[in-house]
Amino acid sequence: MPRDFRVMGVVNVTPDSFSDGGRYLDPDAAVAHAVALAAEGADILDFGGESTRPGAEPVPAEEERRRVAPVLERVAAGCSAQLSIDTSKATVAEAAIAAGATLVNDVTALRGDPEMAALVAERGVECCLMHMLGEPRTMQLDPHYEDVVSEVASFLDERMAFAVGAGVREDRILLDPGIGFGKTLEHNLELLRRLDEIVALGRPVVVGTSRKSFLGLLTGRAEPDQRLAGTIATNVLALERGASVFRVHDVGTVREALVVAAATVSERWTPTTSSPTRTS
Ligand code: HH2
Repeated sequence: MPRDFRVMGVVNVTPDSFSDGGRYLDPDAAVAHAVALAAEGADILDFGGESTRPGAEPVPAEEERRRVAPVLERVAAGCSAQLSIDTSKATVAEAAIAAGATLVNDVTALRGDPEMAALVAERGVECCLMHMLGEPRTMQLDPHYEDVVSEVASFLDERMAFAVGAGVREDRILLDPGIGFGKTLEHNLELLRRLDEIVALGRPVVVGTSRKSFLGLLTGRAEPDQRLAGTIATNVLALERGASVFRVHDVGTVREALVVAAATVSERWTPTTSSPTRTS
């Protein structure tokens, strides 16, 4: 069978996200963008009302809820993609779940809000636990590890045990090494190179490299929306190393690359449409 994967499209309802801040702050623009990403083939739509870019200032819970909940509700009414809320605040997650979200993407891995684990457990939703060293305001100020991969793996293992202890079903948990969250270029590359060690924890692995600054450091592309080639390269390699959820801004193009990569690493594959007459 082709290797299974899910593409998670990013919908930032924020004024200040690093790659598309302000473009989808207007609710109509956010809904239209979400619908467009679903049409491009997003299996999951991930809505965020607070930027986590390096240096970002926290957003009050009520403002974050006000940004995302009405958008989620409108998208839920007419879209079959799974809806995800990118938040570390339980009140925001609660409103998003009420509006139709069935996945909580918490970049603090349930450390940001003492109410979050119980909420996720009680509502029976999926939950993504991500590694971050420090917090967004300061995380890129000289991050240090002895061995980034084993430290991230043991952090995720510990957070998974915490979640299960709080009543979250293990089969609802996804894990994410947190590319760019308190990591240098070398740390990000090492995590991608040894991603199989995160996959070995036994839960689906989410990877978020899309448009991130380490790609710009490697390619010289200063503008985030010019980093698609680097985004594709890292997602394809992550798929080969066992990741199964790909959080991206450019859904259609990355999905197409992943379809080909998945067929290439599988023993069997099926064409999306009938074979063309030419094979070159
Ligand atoms: N990256 C960002 C935000 N949320 N969640 C997970 N699970 N993994 C990630 O790698 C990840 C994430 C940063 O990207 P973006 O949402 O586009 O930017 P901003 O935080 O500035 O809104």
